[in-house]
Amino acid sequence: MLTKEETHNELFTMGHTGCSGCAQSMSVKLIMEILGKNTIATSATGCLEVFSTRWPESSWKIPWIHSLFENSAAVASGIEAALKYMGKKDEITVIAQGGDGGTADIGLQALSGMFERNHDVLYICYDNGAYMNTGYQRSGLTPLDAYTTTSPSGKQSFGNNRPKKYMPEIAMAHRIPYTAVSSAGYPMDLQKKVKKAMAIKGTKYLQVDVPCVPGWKYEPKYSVKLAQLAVQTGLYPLFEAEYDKIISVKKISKKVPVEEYLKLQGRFKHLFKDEAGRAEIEKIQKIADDNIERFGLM
Ligand SMILES: Cc1ncc(C[n+]2csc(CCOP(=O)(O)OP(=O)(O)O)c2C)c(N)n1
Repeated sequence: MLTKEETHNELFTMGHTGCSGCAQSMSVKLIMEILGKNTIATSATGCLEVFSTRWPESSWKIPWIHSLFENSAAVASGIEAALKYMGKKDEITVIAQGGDGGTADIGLQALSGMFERNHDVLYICYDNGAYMNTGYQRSGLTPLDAYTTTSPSGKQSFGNNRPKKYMPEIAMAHRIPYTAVSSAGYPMDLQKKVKKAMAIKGTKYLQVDVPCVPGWKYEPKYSVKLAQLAVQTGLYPLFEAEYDKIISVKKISKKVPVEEYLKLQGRFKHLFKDEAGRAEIEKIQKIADDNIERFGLM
């Protein structure tokens, strides 16, 4: 456990109102440990902004700006351009942050512009698989068959009926210098990728899988376990890419069946009721198996 003094030295610190077991707040802490104090951050509207900056207090001990939901990347682009003009860019890291809704849906246009202009910014997408801050609505990154308030399961459907948008490949398609996927379940992998991103000039995209207790409906003690199971099943491949080429993947030592991951979460509990649900689980297993094949995870 950290002493009071050590806690005071942290750059993302106590007093925020993240849920108990929030994997997003855990990840931010780990990321800030690596980025250090010469960092300027933008944050789109969403859980992170709401739980860490309840005015007049803030958990951020770095310059931090709240952007609109849709333009975290555009605001960060402007900050980077201003720092360049002032001759200070080499001393300061600029990061832009957003949830999966802010990144892959509403902020995608601003993000694509930032990618295209190749600003020297690290964009971090905290992927909890839905619009959690406003009450668990479906996003483009919601996985197949997950219950959300706008893709409910019931007689008419098994929940979200569209596949998860493959956002890292959208980043790669822009030929940016570095794209990485990591997870709150693998802190060392996460910190290693942040360190690497900091050393690269130009745009970097980092997507982090961050389980969400109320949105995924599980007990807080399973946050890390779920993040690890997502990787070990093949449902959340961790990798790094330079431009459009994958340069490393986190291998799976022993493949875990997707049921192990699904059964711990209330958002998938409708899949365990009958034969029709079993067929859906087969579909999810196929997604995992295809990822294992496509990314060479085993
Ligand atoms: C243009 C616009 N549409 C909708 C909203 C309402 N809104 C604020 S936060 C949010 C959800 C954020 O979801 P996400 O980006 O996935 O982040 P999370 O809260 O899950 O971390 C929504 C819909 C808004 N602020 N602006």
